[in-house]
Parts: sequence; structure tokens; C-alpha cells
Amino acid sequence: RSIRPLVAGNWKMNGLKADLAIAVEVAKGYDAGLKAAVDLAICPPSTLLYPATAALIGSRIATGGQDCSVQVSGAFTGEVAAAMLADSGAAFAIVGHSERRTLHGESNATVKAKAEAAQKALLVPIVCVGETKDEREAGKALAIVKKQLRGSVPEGSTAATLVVAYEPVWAIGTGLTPTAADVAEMHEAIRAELGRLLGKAAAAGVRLLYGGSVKPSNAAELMNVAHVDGALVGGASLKPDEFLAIARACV
Ligand code: G2H
Repeated sequence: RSIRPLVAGNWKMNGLKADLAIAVEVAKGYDAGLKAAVDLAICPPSTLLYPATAALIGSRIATGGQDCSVQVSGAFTGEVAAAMLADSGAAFAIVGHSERRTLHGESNATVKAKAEAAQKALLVPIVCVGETKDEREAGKALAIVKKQLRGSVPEGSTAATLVVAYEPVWAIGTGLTPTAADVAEMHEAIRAELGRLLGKAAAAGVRLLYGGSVKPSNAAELMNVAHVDGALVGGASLKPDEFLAIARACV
């Protein structure tokens, strides 16, 4: 691999204080061999960000938020600013997850504004893109994802300030995954589109994660696809053994 992989756990709206034990278990299993080869991040609900970061001190496991506000501060009830995530210890912020795009009506422009807000707070946004089942079946998957990238990726992003996650909507939490050939085609297209947007040199180093029903049984196949530089893991990230097995599949 020319790019050091990243495996990020997206806990979604799961996790109470007692579940910090999951993060601690992951840290225990993040042995020297894994540390040498793979970066790990855990994105718990924002209520657990500060204690999770504290629980992971010394582990070299990063934390991240699952969303951030486009606003910096002020009268925006219920919103969490990127700087607040950073202040709680986060290094990353997932933006534009399909659950945000679909359930909260986030447009590409909103996702881009969130990614810019994250970068201004020195967080690395994990910008999520992916087509729906209808779009895939209509042969529009590549066009849709390219459009999402053009609309959602901040200008001037570099390998150090951007991660992209390809998550086909129909693969999220369903147990379905695309074929390795489909993932290869998409990730190659994403790298090429980022090259047009950011310049080839910057795009070459941006980590491209695959997400959607990643589990130990399919991780080796998916993680060995060209231009797949890690995983964004939902359900399996709540099970330390499974999350670590997915990380091992990147070595
Ligand atoms: C996709 C993924 C994590 P899961 O949403 O972002 O979730 O692995 O449960 O499909």
C-alpha cells in the first residue's frame, strides 16, 4: 500500500457511558503490528466524544464526530460546532453521511459547508458519497458520485485535510455489498474526479474509505481493492473483535 489505511468506526446513535468499554477493548487489541500499519478512529455520539478521547489517551486511536454545524457559534439550538468537536478531542468529523443527506435533507452544498467548517477547526472531514439502489440500477452510480464530489469537496483540500468515504446507500446496514469489481471501478473514478478537483498530486494521497456493511467476512476482499484505503464501519464497529478484524484485513 502506498497510502496508510484508516479504519473509522461510526457508532451512529448508539452508546451510553458504559459503552466506553468498547473503545477500551479496541485499544487493548490495537497491538504493535496493527499500529505499524493502520490508523484507527472511533466516532461515538457527541455526548461521548470527550470521555472516549480521554479513555483512548496513549492508544494512538483518534476520535471523530459524526456531523458538525456549518455555523461557528451562536443561536443554533441543538447544533454542535466543529470547534466544539475539536475541543472535545476529535481529529475527524464525518460529514454528508447518507443518513444525514436522506433523513435531514442535507444537500451537496450543505455537506461542503460542513466540510469547510471542519477544516477551519483543524478537523479532517470524512466526506461521504454514494448512490441509491435506483441510481445504481439505472446505471447512474458513477455520475451521481462524481456530482456529489464536485458539490461536496472543499477546494484546496489535500491528503492531510480530507478523507472521502464511498458508501453505496443500498449497502448501508443491509448486509449487502457491491462486488469488488464495482468498488474498484468506483474508487478509481473517485480518485480521478478528485484529481480534476484538487490536482493529481493532492488527490493521489487522499484516503478513500469504503463503507456499507463491512464485516470481518468481507473485509479482506473489499480492503484489497485498488484505491480502497480503509473502511468506514457502522454496525461492526460496536463489536471490538469485529472492528479489529476489519483493521487486520488492511494489513
Ligand atoms: C455505513 C456504515 C458506516 P454499516 O453507514 O457508516 O454502516 O457498516 O452498519 O453499514
